[in-house]
Amino acid sequence: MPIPEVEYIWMNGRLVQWHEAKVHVLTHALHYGSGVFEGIRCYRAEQGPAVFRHREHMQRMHRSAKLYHMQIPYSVDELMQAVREVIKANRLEECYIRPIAFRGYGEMGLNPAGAPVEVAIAVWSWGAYLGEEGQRNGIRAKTSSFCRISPNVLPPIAKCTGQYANSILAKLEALNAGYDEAIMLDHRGFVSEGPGENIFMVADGVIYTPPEHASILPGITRESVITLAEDMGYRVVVRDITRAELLAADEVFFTGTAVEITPVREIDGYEIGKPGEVTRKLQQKFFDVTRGRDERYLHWLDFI
Ligand code: PPE
Repeated sequence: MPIPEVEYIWMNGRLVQWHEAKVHVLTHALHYGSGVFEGIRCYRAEQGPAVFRHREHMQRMHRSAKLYHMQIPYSVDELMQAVREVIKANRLEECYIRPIAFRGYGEMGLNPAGAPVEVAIAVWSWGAYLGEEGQRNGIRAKTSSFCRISPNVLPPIAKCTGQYANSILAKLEALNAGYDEAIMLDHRGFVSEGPGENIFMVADGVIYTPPEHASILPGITRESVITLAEDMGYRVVVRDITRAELLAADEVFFTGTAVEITPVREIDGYEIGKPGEVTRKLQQKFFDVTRGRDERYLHWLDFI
């Protein structure tokens, strides 16, 4: 999908024109994947534009940086202020937000100590990640032959750019086989997550999702959905899930900032079926919460 361009990108403390937000080809992160990033959404809530779980995303970005011995030169509060500034400057009401901190130009070789840390925040309109149709009627997923990076290889809890080489391999394998998305297993063979989203299943009315030790990125949407589901009266169990359980589940769905809540209707030729009641109710609740229509969760919204 071509990126719908807007006017400004926030870069290293100031707003620059979209096409001026550039880096050198010897940028450390381009060669070694030494960047950390976030994906956040701003929604057109009834009370005005609101960034969903803004602070939690920026805190995760700082944690990702810490795991790579990277010092982000802006605090969580400063990053949040920069996001508000760039959304306002572009006069956007609803958008995807992509902050990135990366090792810049100044040193080559694996020791990044001499490369300055640069920070940019871009915003643009990003609709349904796996298509409108998929969000409504469900997508087709394929279990990947690439397993998800394990904690002793790379820290799965870090949202580091280089780690996405693993996700891209899984994604391309699924697309080349005619599917919409991949499902990755962890190094033990248990269900982990999608290349850019967490996974849930529903069996006999109970909601299940893999634990952090299954090498997942601890998703902020995942955590929000667990809270919403429990508040709606569902039982949510966080435990290891086998591929067989997933194939036999009543409902399966992905969660993530980009994908929001997207049903999975088929896995590896096994039919899961059209989006079930639990998935649809959670989708509706998530929609209402992000639009400021449920006052119990207004503290999740940062009105800009
Ligand atoms: N797992 C992975 C590997 C992942 O990248 C994401 C977000 C999630 C789980 C869900 O996390 P959260 O957004 O906090 O609920 N993926 C981001 C990037 C997707 C992309 O294609 O780029 C996103 O959803 O913004």
